[in-house]
Amino acid sequence: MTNQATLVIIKPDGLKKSLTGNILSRLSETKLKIIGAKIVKVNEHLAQQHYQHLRDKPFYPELIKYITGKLHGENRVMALIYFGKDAITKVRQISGATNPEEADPVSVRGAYGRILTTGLYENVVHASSDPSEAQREIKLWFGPEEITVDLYPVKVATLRSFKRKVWK
Ligand code: IDP
Ligand code: MG
Repeated sequence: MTNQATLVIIKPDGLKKSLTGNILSRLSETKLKIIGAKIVKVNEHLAQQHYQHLRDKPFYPELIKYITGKLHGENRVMALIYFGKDAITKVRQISGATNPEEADPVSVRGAYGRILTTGLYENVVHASSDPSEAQREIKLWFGPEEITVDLYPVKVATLRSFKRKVWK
């Protein structure tokens, strides 16, 4: 198996509970390389894009509130790209099953996740589940200049009348 890249998000509950260090330590057991990392304030648009495949699920509105930080009063997440052999499976294994009550107790979700009274799985981390999802998610969360490995083809764009904040 050749090298793979996978997206990890430490969700707002992970930051609120100061679990970032614990989770990164657990993930370092994989011996994978971190090739991109940042703290992100998740807006509605990014949340909807990220969870587009779940938009018909009954828990979708709650899920959007969760990832945008509205459930925790914590609008930060940490986004990371892990790279190496079997990265997707290795990271999913340490993350644990989607349902934190069914997850292996020593996995991140098993150790730190819970089910809210609304039924939402508050499970601390996101991890891409297959190569095509990983590619879609990495392109959504990171630009080519934020990653230290050339993962996908790029083009050079000249952006005119493109507004963004810069330092004064
Ligand atoms: P995954 O995060 O293990 O890949 P997905 O099916 O992609 O699972 O779901 C995305 C997120 O939506 C989960 O991590 C969890 O927070 C939430 N979720 C998924 N399925 C359920 C469910 O059946 N009930 C409540 N929340 C769910
Ligand atoms: Mg998923």
